[in-house]
Amino acid sequence: MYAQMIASQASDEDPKRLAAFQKRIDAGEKIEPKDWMPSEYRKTLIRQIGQHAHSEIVGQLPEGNWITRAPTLERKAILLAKVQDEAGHGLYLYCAAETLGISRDQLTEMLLDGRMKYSSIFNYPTLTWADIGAIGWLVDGAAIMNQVPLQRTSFGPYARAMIRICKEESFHQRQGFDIMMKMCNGSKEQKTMAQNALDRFWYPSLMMFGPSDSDSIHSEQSMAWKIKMNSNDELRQKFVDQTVPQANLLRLTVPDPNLKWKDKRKGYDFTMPDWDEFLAVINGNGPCNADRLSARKKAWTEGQWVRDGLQAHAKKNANIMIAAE
Ligand code: BYC
Repeated sequence: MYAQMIASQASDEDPKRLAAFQKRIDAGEKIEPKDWMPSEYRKTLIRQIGQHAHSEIVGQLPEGNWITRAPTLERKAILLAKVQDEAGHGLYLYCAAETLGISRDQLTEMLLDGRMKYSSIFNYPTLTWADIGAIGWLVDGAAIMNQVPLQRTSFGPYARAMIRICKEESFHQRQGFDIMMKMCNGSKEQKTMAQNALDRFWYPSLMMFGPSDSDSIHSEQSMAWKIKMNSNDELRQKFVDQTVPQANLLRLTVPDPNLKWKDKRKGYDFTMPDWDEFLAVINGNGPCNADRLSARKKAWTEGQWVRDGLQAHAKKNANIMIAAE
């Protein structure tokens, strides 16, 4: 269906139509699924929303790793709720992508056979309980920085999904900061664990915003179409400026000797992550890529009977409704 949709659109992308489409975007109008859109706009949205949905689902794995080992019943309940929220975010996003003419099954197959990506951050291991704090604080913090502007993105279903997701992400970020606070005010060993988690998650969190603007392939067109509202470097800078004072409050040290506040431009100078490491991770060679994909493949294969059952149930209900009409 998706391929047909793209093929049928390719012929009608005349400059007048494209200009009228751009005019709608520039005027701040929302594009809805039944509206005409350039095939590249559709393709970019499917890529970005699909990658985002996969990230939410794969993102459950490093945190799920600690559900059985959370230090208290309360922490366990909170973590469980957070991980469930991530599943919900994945579902809202798959639904938004489906309005573009691609099914959740197709998107999942594209993830499993390597045609689609998910966020680099989830290819790092969660070695201690402090990592759960660092993920909430830094990873959800970076996600919020990226996703709040996406509430105003030009594609209606994506923008509306982001509104709900962002509300939940704020709670996630606060629970992470709360864990870090507790550990930083705890024993010497706990403080050391918190510092160690910050040391390991700082640069991977900076990578979440994508390559530097000069190396970003999609930013220019995506920003013109308001699929992205800010450039990768703009958001990364905002994240650093917001997070460093929080680290200071925790009395933790950001692992960057070049971090320096610049009064003139009201922002920090900081060291960029290692882009070779970033490329290795997004190309499948990070510390946990193989584990994450094999966990997703296992869940997909073993969940086949659930999908079959749900399909059969939906079909039966549809037949009952037709018979009743
Ligand atoms: N990881 O031209 P560029 C979350 C790829 S948070 C992997 O700048 P674009 C969560 C990029 O796909 C995470 N791949 O691309 C939080 C492209 O490759 P392809 C998910 C990355 O799309 C807490 C190439 O590099 N959030 O879900 O304009 C708990 C060139 O990059 C990454 C979103 O997805 C990366 N970090 O900008 C649970 C937010 N960065 O596709 C869950 C929506 C770049 O051409 N997405 N690449 O093969 C976005 O805002 C944008 O897609 C990005 C990248 C800023 C990520």
